[in-house]
Amino acid sequence: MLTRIDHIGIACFDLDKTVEFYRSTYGFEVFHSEVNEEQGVREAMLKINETSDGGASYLQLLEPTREDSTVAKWLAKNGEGVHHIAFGTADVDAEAADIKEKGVRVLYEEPRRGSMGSRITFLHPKDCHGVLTELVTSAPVESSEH
Ligand code: V0V
Ligand code: CO
Repeated sequence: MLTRIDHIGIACFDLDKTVEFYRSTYGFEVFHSEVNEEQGVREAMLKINETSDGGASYLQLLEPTREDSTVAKWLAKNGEGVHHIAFGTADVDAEAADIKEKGVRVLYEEPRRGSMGSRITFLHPKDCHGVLTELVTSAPVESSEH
């Protein structure tokens, strides 16, 4: 079951400036930030609200760390804006398998490491009416504290 909007991924050219826009305009603070070398992004998570499944919803601001990253490629083509939406689930493996059976391309054989120790996979935007869609299972609370 998909139980929340885990995050909305927003691609930007300058992470620090974009973070400052969300802080000064809306009052959203950075909850967590990290570099994900595999994905080629530097990111800031802004927590918007907690959700009834024990998780939370975030904005994920993304700046590319290298020119060959998916986000750099997307920015060059589209400019800044909403890049993907991520649904939260307790079991990303089972969700990905179910969705794959429905004929939607799942981009990874096995979920990979996402923000804050989560496990993530993506669905091809061309199979999702133009929306790059991510599935996320958050890290257990104990391990996300390390
Ligand atoms: C590409 N397309 C998109 C899109 N990216 N459509 C909607 N939203 C997007 N974000 C369209 C593009 O316009 C093309 O359509 C077509 O898909 C093929 O795109 P492409 O430019 O040739 O690029 P590809 O095929 O090399 O790569 C596209 C995919 C790639 C989706 C396969 O971006 C990918 O693997 N994404 C998953 C990983 C990712 O995005 N990581 C960054 C976030 P036309 O022009 O042919 O019609 S990392 C993250 O979220 C983390 C760490 C986290 O949440 O924890
Ligand atoms: Co994401």
